[in-house]
Amino acid sequence: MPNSAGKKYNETSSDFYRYDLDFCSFINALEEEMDRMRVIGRDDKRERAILVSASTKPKYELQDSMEELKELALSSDVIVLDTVIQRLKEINSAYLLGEGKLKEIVINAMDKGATLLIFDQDLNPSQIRAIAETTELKVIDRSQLILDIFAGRAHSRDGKVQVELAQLKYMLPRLTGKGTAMSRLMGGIGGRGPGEMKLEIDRRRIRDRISRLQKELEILSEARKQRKHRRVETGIPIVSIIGYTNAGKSTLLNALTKSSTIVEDKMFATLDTASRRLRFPKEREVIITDTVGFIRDLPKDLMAAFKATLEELEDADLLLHIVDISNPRFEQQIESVEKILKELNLSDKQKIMVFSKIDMVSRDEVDNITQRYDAEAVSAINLETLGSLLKAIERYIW
Ligand SMILES: Nc1nc2c(ncn2[C@@H]2O[C@H](COP(=O)(O)OP(=O)(O)OP(=O)(O)O)[C@@H](O)[C@H]2O)c(=O)[nH]1
Ligand SMILES: [Mg+2]
Repeated sequence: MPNSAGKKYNETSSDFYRYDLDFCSFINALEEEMDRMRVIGRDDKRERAILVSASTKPKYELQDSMEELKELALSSDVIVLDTVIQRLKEINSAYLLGEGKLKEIVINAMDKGATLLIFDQDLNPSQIRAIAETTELKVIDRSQLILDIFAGRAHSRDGKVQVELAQLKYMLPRLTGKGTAMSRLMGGIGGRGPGEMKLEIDRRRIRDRISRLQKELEILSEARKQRKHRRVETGIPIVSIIGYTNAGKSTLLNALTKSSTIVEDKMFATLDTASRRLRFPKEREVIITDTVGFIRDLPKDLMAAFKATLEELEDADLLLHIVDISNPRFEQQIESVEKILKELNLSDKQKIMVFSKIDMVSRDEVDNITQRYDAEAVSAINLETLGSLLKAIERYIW
């Protein structure tokens, strides 16, 4: 600078433009510091979620449902950082929950490094958008979480088509508006949307895809009908295992038939129906089938999609309703299953209630509960417990 004052200034302090700070290493050090404060490292690519529930329902109901949401999230390989429950006097139509609470959640999310909010209540499209815009986080609801789990588990062509169809139908009404909130909305967990159809798709292409998938499903269901026809023609009685997800259905099928279908301590391990033969004395046998697990508030689209699979239950001569006796919420689970059976018009089928995992609770409890429900009790760990169930099946069928 030309004047003397400027000169003097330059002599006493360093020039900002020559200020010697290595910004890169500064930022890196800062990020490392922040990572150290979090339990989970930056390399962990899993989503980190805060689970949120806001409703006018009583608190205990919200807590129960939250427990289940947590299990669902864990089944989906999401890291659960925190849970937030707000009991409301009145629903806030814009964000579902109160604005103040939402702000708290944002701070909490930044603090813990969350990437995702999962709501236990179904959100309408504008709520999802508003919350995503306000929080700058990915926002999904319970239905989408379940859809995501199904998407990750479907193996057969049937299953894949059904799940993708349900995902697209869920997505379609939410496809309004543009921008980042949109991409957050459509990504699903870890971007597990329906394949290549992810972000940039427009509604028309989704509709085309939906009708193509529906056609494919019709063809597949024709094949299924023929399989079913053959099965009914053989005249061998059909016993279908049903029950809440993770109740131990596949484990029981394996134990009864000494086979090895997939068993996992995750919700919705089974999406495809598996059938096995089970032999009884005197040259008699039944076909025993495993099914997709039930859950309360099953997303409507998913229910519709799986109706085809569940229709096979219509042919069953006997249903085994498996209930995990070790689950503290088993009574609600029984209710949910019965509600779904009703929706499927299967309430009148012959049915044996079977409590599973009795090795996990006390003898007294088992005796009490099985008497109350007039049920059988089994443990896959102790095969001797299966005898009584086998006798009951024999009695019902022949
Ligand atoms: N202790 C104990 N654990 C069991 C028993 N039966 C099943 N399990 C466990 O419960 C979990 C769920 O079992 P699955 O057979 O996959 O349950 P499912 O009903 O087929 O579940 P989905 O297919 O996910 O609906 C697994 O970790 C099993 O090992 C049992 O009798 N005792
Ligand atoms: Mg299973």
